[in-house]
Amino acid sequence: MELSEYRHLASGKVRDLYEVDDELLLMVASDRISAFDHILPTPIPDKGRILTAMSMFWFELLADVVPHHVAAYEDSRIPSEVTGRALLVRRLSMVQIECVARGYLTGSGLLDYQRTGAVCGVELPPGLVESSALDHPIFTPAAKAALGSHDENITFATVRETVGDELAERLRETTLAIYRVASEHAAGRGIILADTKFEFGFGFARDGVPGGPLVLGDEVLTPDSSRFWPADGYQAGQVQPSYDKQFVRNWLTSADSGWDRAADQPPPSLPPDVVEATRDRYLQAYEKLSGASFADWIG
Ligand code: Q0N
Repeated sequence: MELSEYRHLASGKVRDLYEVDDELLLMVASDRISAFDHILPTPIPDKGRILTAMSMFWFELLADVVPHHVAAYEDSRIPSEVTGRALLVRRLSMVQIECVARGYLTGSGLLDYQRTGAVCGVELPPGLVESSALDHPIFTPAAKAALGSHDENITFATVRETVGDELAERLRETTLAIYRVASEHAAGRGIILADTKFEFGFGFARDGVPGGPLVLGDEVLTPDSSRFWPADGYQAGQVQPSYDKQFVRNWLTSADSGWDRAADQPPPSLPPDVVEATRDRYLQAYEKLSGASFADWIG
């Protein structure tokens, strides 16, 4: 979707960023969903609003840990067609490091561990398996890759060389502090926060010079930036079902879908029951984590 009233600045797989004025940007979440590194042709109704509500819930919960970039989510400058799935955010000077915290071992972390015994230079004990809980959450930074490629895991030494020792330490401490608070909150509601990614930036003074405190940007602690697992049934040694996308993955890998992922085919559209079940999972995740009713969110 293209918003006519604002200049388009950037797009991710499922979100778009527009320029409102010198100080403010509009971050718009779509209903698009990705799986197996493809954007699916079928949207999930309300996904953009649910993830925006969830991100706002966390920004507010974390406000005494770290300041965030959101200026407003109900505002006359937000076009009515994106109400509830758009955030008016303060323009930041972004730190070009993807700040990942992991409390469990899976995905690229597990692959790195299996190859080297370490993740991003953090040595881990022997004997860990798929989905193992780590003794302590670890900071596993990554360098942002071009759209369509995966971010590349980097060591803390590389972060230091890229942004300097002091900022590198602040990124690690802030990332782990947020992860601790969020994972404890989620655990109390039956959800394991296996890992999550943050992006930080600095605000601008009136003279245009970036500085001040580290500010949490982007979206946070949504199923698109994090791995959420149902705590119920968690077992190390096996791949955990994804809280949100498991119905989609199961259907795409079933014979019914007819999709040959290896043959570079575009993914097929989703059947209505898979769309409905997936929408319900996003809703459940939001309502469980926030304790709020999605019926009360705007839009
Ligand atoms: C910013 N990104 C990457 C697709 C890209 N508050 C901000 N100020 C300046 N720049 C950015 C932000 C934020 N957040 C972030 N690119 C620019 C992530 N996404 C965001 C959504 O759209």
